Amino acid sequence: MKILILGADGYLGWSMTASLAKDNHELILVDNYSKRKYMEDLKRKPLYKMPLVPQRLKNLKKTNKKIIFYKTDCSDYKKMKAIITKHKPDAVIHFAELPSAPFSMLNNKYGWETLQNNLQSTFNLIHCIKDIIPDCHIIKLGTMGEYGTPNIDIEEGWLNINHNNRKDKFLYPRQGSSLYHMSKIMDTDLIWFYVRNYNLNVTDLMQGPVYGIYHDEFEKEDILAPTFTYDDIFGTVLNRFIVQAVAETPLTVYGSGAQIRGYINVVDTIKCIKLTLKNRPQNGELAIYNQFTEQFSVRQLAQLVKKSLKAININATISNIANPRIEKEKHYYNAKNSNIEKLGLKPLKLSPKVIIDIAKYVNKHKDRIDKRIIKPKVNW
Ligand code: USQ
Repeated sequence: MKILILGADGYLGWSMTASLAKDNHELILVDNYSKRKYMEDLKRKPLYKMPLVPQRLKNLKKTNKKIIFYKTDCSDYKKMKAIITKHKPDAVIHFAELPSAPFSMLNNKYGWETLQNNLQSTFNLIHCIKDIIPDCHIIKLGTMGEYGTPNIDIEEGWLNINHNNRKDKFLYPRQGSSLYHMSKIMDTDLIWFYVRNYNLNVTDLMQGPVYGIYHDEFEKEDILAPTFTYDDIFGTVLNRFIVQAVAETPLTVYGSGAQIRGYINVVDTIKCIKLTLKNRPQNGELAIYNQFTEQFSVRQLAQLVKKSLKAININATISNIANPRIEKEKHYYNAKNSNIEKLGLKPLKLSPKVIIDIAKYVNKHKDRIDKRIIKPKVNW
């Protein structure tokens, strides 16, 4: 297939790129390096500083020559239109969004930039697809956080309502807990508007917090490893806990740690997206999948990390610190996720071995861990 990947430099974007390159697809990559720039501005840094895309492409092109990269901002409509008109991809995978809740809540500037960038990149993409190649399959990364923590079961995207003896199906009610999550909710509304009015076909993946490092033969070459963040703004919780354990600093459980989310290994993220690439929805259909494999409370994750890493002589300690976020700690949580398993996903479950493997990877770069960027500094 000819696949356009927006946000190809990121944690998920690069893992996806490496995997699809190996499968010999023709790839058009787009990124404007904005996350690198924001991290530098905020004095945060990843565990491993990846070379820029063109340098890494030299290695990928040893096995697949059909890859091209554009250093382009997806919020620039004219440039997006030119790329889509020139290449006319069969599918687009859209990762080109600012992904962090704390970043979006840091101040007015970053709040607005999150809303603007995320909505504008989605709007430009979907508008181009409608005008130029309406049959193209858009795969968009959403988030489980769009649903919030309601006191009823979380369905996959839609809710059947029976009201005054009449029935209809609506998008499941959404309640974001940060401006980042609100931007994703607005994306979904925008996409649904275009799908129902213009017969586009879109897959929206409601993903939970991701952990791990993408493993395949490419990963043996360090130059091809994706970015891995562990700081208070851009790192996700399980990756942070593992880095904290390796760095011998306490695991930062926010509040009581009773908050529950649905988690997924990055290896499964890639498998899920590949499954949805093979299962294009009908025109006029918005297919929504809840993309996580297991539910845990934050406290359970911390205990699992502590217990697992004892086997490699890492003695982690757990510290409950004041929750810097406005979020419910004690709540009901039961989210459905059977749609992706129906497509054939065999989940890679979280186990001591999975945690130890990630810790070994982190340990290779232990001297680069900066303890000053671990404690949370953004409150809302
Ligand atoms: N948490 C801790 N300690 C930490 C960091 C986080 O207890 O050191 C807690 C948070 O309070 C929260 C949970 O862990 O209850 C998850 O936090 P997170 O930072 O891993 O995830 P979140 O901010 O929700 O966002 C991440 C990604 C985002 C993705 C989202 C999926 O950054 O791109 O959309 O996970 S979800 O959480 O389902 O919305």
